[in-house]
Amino acid sequence: MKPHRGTLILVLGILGIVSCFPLGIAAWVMGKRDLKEMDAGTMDPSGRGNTNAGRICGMIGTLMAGIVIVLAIAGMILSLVVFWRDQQIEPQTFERFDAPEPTTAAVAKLPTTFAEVTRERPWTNSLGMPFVPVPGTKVLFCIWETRVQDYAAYASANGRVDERRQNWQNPGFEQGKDHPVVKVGWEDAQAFCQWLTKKEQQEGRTGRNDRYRLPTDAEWSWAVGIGDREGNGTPEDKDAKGDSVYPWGNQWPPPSGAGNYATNYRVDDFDRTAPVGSFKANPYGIHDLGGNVWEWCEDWYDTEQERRVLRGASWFDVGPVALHSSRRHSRPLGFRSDSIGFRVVLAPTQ
Ligand SMILES: [Ca+2]
Ligand SMILES: [Ca+2]
Repeated sequence: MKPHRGTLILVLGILGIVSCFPLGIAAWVMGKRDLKEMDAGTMDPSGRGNTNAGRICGMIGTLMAGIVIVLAIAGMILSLVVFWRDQQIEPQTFERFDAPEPTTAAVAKLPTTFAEVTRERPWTNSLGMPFVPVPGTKVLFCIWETRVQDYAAYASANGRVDERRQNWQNPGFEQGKDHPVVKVGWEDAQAFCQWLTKKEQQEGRTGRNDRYRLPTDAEWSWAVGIGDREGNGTPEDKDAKGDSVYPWGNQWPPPSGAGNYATNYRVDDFDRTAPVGSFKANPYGIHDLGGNVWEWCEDWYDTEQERRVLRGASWFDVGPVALHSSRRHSRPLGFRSDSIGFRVVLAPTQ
């Protein structure tokens, strides 16, 4: 009578489960054969328990290996199908925003004094950007964030803008020409203002010293209605200070129609940017001070002078503090984001 191999088969079966499935196959085959010999009386039956356990372990290890192999093959096939499908799909392209056609309509010259401009009678510049006064400041505020079409006019006249590989034309989601331009840094906004200043002075639309620029942090506060309560100090000193007041009022969360805010507030129908002016204007006739995109301001954020101020929050931000009218954000000059744009003011001859 042959000696049994129960212990060996059990060890092979366990190894088949934990590390090497071919050993499991060996345990399965050996166990099955040895049990037959024990039944036939040609092998020592005292090892039947270990032989049977090793055989079962071998079966389990082999089945597990089989499942892993099937899943791996299925994954490879799926990857190939996805790769093939991607090859069939036209790469997504976004509309290239060329400069708007020159308008044939006569463009109004800026009134002699800014005092003639009112909310009811805004002044509209050569790009079709309307401006209104803001009490507490000497400047006229554009009622909209700077649009894609405004920036396109600037980019068209300044080839180097596109050469710098900026992504304002392709922020990662689709934008219409009337959406706020995004992925523009503070210096990009400054260059836009300088170009527009020069253009309209040369065209005789603005005074020789009238100047487009970003709003100061203090001017932006006046526009959003908290300019008279902030006092002195750096923007950092004023950041998220004072009452919990928001661009739409005191209530939290934002009411429906308050502006383009984060999707989870369900106050608007826009996942990303919205066309400027989609929501109700504030008492001065200005749209989207809160939400849609953050707006660069002229000022440094703090005394270290490494970051510029941003105001107003965006489609991305969640509050409540981020949405306070007094909330400041700050970023280095070259920082560009799909939630950051800018608004311009027209500053009068001093
Ligand atoms: Ca939204
Ligand atoms: Ca805004």
